[in-house]
This record gives sequence, structure tokens and C-alpha cells, in this order.
Amino acid sequence: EEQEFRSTESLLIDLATLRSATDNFSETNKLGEGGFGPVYKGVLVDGQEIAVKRLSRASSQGLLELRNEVVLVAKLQHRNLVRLLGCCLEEEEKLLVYEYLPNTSLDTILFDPIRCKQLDWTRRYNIIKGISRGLLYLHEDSRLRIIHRDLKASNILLDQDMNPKISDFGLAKLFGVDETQNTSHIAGTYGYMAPEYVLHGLFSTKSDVYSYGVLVLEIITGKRNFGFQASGHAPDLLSYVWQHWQGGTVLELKDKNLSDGFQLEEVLRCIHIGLLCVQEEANQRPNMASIVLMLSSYSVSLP
Ligand code: ACK
Repeated sequence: EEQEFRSTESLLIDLATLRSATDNFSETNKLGEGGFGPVYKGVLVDGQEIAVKRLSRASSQGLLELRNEVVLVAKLQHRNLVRLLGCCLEEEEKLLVYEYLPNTSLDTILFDPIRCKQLDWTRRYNIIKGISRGLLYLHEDSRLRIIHRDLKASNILLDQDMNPKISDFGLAKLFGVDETQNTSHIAGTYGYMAPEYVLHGLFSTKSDVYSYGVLVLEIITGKRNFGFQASGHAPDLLSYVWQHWQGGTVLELKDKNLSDGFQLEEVLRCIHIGLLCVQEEANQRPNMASIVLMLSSYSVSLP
């Protein structure tokens, strides 16, 4: 809570500090490539581990705007969002500094035939619920309506207890492109992007909901590529889910862990939610508030 009152100045970290923390952005410190540029691991002099995101494109004219946005986003705090610790907005470099999460992303665990076994149903359900809460916070926080725009398995980081944390949030807003809800620069990932975004550059909280739906179906089945494709091909999701449910990961889950009907009902509820979210018509998709409600409501079972 005390972070709510941090001054703007305390969020700014100078370039020299981040250069030395990341060994001058060395290749060995590179964690990977994010949607807006490379990400580096760093260690501050006090020993705190950080992840430094290098923004490859930000015009100097938008610097003040960017600065204001960063200050606002840095104040947001939620257990399902990777925490933004500060930033560097100097002439040569625009950098965002996040808390470092030592576990890898959901992407590297979920689709790995061996590592995916770490994710039993209880964990998967916890991940599905956690992402929904983080996204609700981004969408509904009155101070800033943030559309994530690039929600996908590789942007979900896992903490030591396998709790999900959404990373890269706020960048869409940082670049100011969501104000018109329309862009000619389609930045995102095919398979996760909503049809109206792929086809017309339109995005909204409902296009995030679409990506969330794809994620939910991926988490349940352990298979990638549910969503609308670059080719314009919309897969028959229901039969796809059913096929993987019968023959794939979910059946394994069902045999080992879903012996009681309660968990099976959770799985079915998540499949239902996933399918609601990936509807072609944006305004037919539920909003995050109702998704969170659907995920938290207890079922009433008949005697
Ligand atoms: O799947 P990964 O190992 O986890 O590879 C990607 C890469 O950087 C590009 O996004 C990793 N990454 C991003 N943010 C963080 C962070 N806060 N802590 C640790 N790793 C991160 C991500």
C-alpha cells in the first residue's frame, strides 16, 4: 500500500544503474524477446533481481506521455500482475524495470510433454482463476483502463508456487494506441488475436477476453493454436476441444485427478467459459467481471 504514494522521481532509475545491473545489456543476460523488445535479467547493487524490458520504439515527442503512463501503471498492484518497479526514460533508452520471476513462463511448462505433468488440475484451475483476476484488475481499475493486447501463454509468468502473473501489461496503453481503439499496426500473436483485431485492427477489453479464452482452452487441453488464424481460418473449436479432451492431456488429467465429480465439473465450466470467450462476435463475449464470477461461484449439486 505504501507504494501508492511513491513519488514520480522514485520510479525513475538512471541508465547507468541499469547498464551495470545488466552487464551493459549483455547477450548472456538476455532472457528472451518480448512483444516490444528484448528482456534482460539484472541485479541491482542491493542484490535485488530485476527484469529489464528494452522498448525498441518510443518517439521522443511522446516521452512525457510515456512517463505519465509509466507512473500510473507502476502504482497498480495486484498479485496476478508482474510488478513494475520503475523505468528509465532517458534520451538513448526507454526501459521498463520489473520484478524478476525465477520460474519460466506458462508457455514453457504447459506445452512440454514432461514438464506439463507438474500442472495437475488444481494448479491449472488456479492459473485460470488467477489470470482472470489480474485481467479484471487491468480492465476495471478506475484509474486506468488497460487493454493488454498481447495476452498469451508466454506472457504468463509463474511464481515459485505456480501462481500466474501477467507480464507486459500496460504497454498498449503506454503507446497510446488504445485510445482510438483502432490501429494499423497489428502487434500481437496469431492464434490469440481476436478476429476483429486481425481483420480490422480493432481492439478492446473484448479482444483481451478472446485471448483469455484461447489461453483457457490451451490450459485445459495442453494444446496450442485454438484461435483465429492469419489465414482467416476459424477452427471448429468445439470439436477440437472435444478431440483433445478425449484423446489428449485432459483425459490423462481426468484419470489421475478428476475422479471426484466436483473437479470434473470445474473442467467443464472452464471449457464453457473458454468457448464463450472465443465467440466471433465481440459483444457476445462475457466481460472479465462475469468470468471471475463464473469461476468463483460454487455449484449447487442435486442430492
Ligand atoms: O518464457 P521466458 O523465460 O520468460 O522468456 C520470456 C522472455 O523474458 C521474453 O518475455 C522472460 N521474462 C519477461 N519478464 C520477466 C520477468 N519479470 N522475470 C523473469 N523473466 C521474465 C519471459
